[in-house]
Amino acid sequence: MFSFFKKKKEEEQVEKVEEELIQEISEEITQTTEEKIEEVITENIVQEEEKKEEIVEELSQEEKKGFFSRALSKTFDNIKSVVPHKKEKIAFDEIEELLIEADMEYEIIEKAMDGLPEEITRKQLRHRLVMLFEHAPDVDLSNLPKPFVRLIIGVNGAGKTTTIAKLANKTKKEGHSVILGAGDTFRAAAIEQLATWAAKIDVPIIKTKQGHDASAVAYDTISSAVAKNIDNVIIDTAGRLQTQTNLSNELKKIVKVCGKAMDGAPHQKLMILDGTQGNTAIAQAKAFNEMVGIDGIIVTKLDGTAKGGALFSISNQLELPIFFVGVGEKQDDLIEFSPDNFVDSILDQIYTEEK
Ligand SMILES: Nc1nc2c(ncn2[C@@H]2O[C@H](COP(=O)(O)OP(=O)(O)O)[C@@H](O)[C@H]2O)c(=O)[nH]1
Ligand SMILES: [Mg+2]
Repeated sequence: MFSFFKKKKEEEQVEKVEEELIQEISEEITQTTEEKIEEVITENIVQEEEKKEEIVEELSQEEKKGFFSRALSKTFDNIKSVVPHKKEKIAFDEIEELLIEADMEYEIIEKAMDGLPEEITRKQLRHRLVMLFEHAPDVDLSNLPKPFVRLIIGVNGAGKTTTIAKLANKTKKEGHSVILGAGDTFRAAAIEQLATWAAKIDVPIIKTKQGHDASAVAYDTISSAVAKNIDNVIIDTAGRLQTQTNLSNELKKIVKVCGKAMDGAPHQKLMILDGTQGNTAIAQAKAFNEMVGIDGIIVTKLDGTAKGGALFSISNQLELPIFFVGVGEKQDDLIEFSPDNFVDSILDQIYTEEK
């Protein structure tokens, strides 16, 4: 009797242990399955995100190319007068002719095409044209000094003041603070023009009266940026004074005084060139380069010119990077210059082969 009970109890215990085991195992199974499902879902999400990023990147490349295409429509008309229908290979002479039509200097064309065959493929030409922009910007964007001081120079009418407004607008949109210095104190209208833009974009500006010392404006703008912890300083300058010597001396003084306000400033001296002047703008840039040294170029008014090919000569002859191009008079009409996109948008006009 007793042993019967004992046996029964033992059986119950075994059953219980078995039940618990089954419970445990099934819990484990559901847990690992859940984990697996979760893993697969996250993996899918990550893949989707990556795909989305790729699409956005592709779109923005296309957008940039589209932007170039619109800005370069007059240049394209000239190119297409030489090669009206897209081809797989284009004759050497035709390429030469269309580059001349686009206002690329002959010397540069010879250099770019040296050793190419009679019939040229897209790939061959692309490589040579992109090479002309070998003077790429070497700015470490992740490690800019604060404030980052840019001095804008160039002749009157080139588009300095408008470009400053565009740069300020872009900087602000990207979430960085910016202050402007109205350093073209030679003309009252120039101070007013920059002040109007500053109000429109809603950024601070330091200005004085016409005829006052431009280098003092530069000093005050940088000091103000330091005091208020502002990320960027952009300083306008005069493009013409009574004499070229006066202009040269004034620019040199501004550069020196910037350095007094902040060690290492100005960090970039940017030359603004009027794109409608094509290759003649190169001589201007050389003159300014001799005065104060230039770190990079912004070419304006690309929208109104058939001389887009001059960008090749400008960058190559001056051995300087092109940072941006201006494609209109509004604050958003500024595109970051990319040699790849620029060259591709030209080649898209004449070659059947995709990139
Ligand atoms: N179409 C076009 N006009 C521009 C561009 N950049 C500037 N301008 C115009 O060129 C003229 C001179 O510009 P401004 O900024 O005053 O030149 P600054 O004398 O060098 O300061 C103005 O009428 C601007 O609107 C551009 O990218 N495209
Ligand atoms: Mg101006």
